[in-house]
Amino acid sequence: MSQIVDAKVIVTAPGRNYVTLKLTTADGVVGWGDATLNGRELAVASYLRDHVCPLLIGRDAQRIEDTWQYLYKGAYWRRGPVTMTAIAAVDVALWDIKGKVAGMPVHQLLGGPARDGVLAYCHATGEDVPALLDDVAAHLEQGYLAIRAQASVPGVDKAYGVPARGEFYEPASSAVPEEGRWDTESYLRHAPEVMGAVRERFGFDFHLLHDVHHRLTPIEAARLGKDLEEHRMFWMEDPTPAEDQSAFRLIRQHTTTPVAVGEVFNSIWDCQQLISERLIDYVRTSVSHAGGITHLRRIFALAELHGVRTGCHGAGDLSPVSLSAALHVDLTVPNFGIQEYMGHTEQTAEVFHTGYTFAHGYLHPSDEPGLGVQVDEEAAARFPYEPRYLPVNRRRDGSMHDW
Ligand code: GCO
Ligand code: MG
Repeated sequence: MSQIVDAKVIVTAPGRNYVTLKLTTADGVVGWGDATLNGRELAVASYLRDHVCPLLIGRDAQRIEDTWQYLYKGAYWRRGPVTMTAIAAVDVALWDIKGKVAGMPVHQLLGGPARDGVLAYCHATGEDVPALLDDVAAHLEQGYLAIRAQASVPGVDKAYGVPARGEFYEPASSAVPEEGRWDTESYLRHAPEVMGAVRERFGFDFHLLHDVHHRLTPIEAARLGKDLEEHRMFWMEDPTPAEDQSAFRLIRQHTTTPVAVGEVFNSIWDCQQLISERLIDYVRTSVSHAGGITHLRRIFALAELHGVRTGCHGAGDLSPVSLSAALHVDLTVPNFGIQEYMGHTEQTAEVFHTGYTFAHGYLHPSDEPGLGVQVDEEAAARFPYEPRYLPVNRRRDGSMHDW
């Protein structure tokens, strides 16, 4: 038995806030887990520090499934982003430890590679269409085979996904949520034109993706899906707030544009109907928000049964620990679809040292034992936590809308 002797929570803000869990065994083996929940970071840090870490001391680090069940069933209060992000951090740290003890990268523990590389999609953005086209060109130049395109919307200030010119996109930038204005009609008119401009300039030899970010009603999403059909999208992401799973039936009845959902889900129960009724094409749950490698594999196995492929969330607010873990899963699951890859800032790289690589459109996880990521605790201490919130959106009449 390899006992857990220490469990430590590290909160650091190298460019943005990250919460990281460090587990250490009696043999001195260290495992890392990502516990970052953007805008609600300290809730997970406290959940771990005050309620989970004390329970981990003395447990057998090798018993991953048992620890998962212990924390999930043992909480009594099931699911929820805070609980599931905390469980995910423990789970991922334990897989890291198991890999290090076995002397194998985590993907070998999961059955070994089922493909040569992990297809990645990047983000191209622009304040206007010419700026977006320049950014798409730059990413094609870098070798990307799949590109998510977002442009600002006329009449909408601070649209989701569009950074100020030349800046890294980080919307959680202020101590109180920034407020934007939303205009559905303008978006519905503009978005198909933007995708059309990308296809007209660059053709169809790469995958084109777009994130709607939960801002439409089902019938509006159905119309957008129809209008996008001629542009042969890889997917239309988060068309509606997906807690209403049966709403996707209506979208499905109207369009052949593929649908991707799941970054805000935290358990298999959030997507059970979407998957079993084949209402989506891609499930986008992440290692760090959906219960770790153990639970993510369960979701992906259900998805495989129903012909749904994977598309793990990989925004910058998921730490490099999370991305490392996702890549090990991506390499091994039979129904892999695509992996989001936004990259991290140089400051983030000072704290998190990773071994994954990108070449010719594909990511490759590290071959080191475990996850292949190290966290520099001294560097982390140089970047103290700062309160930061995601923005909010209001309609023209001042009422709240989805961001
Ligand atoms: C994506 C996401 C992100 C989220 C972010 C919230 O598809 O990458 O929509 O950009 O907005 O993860 O914290
Ligand atoms: Mg998204």
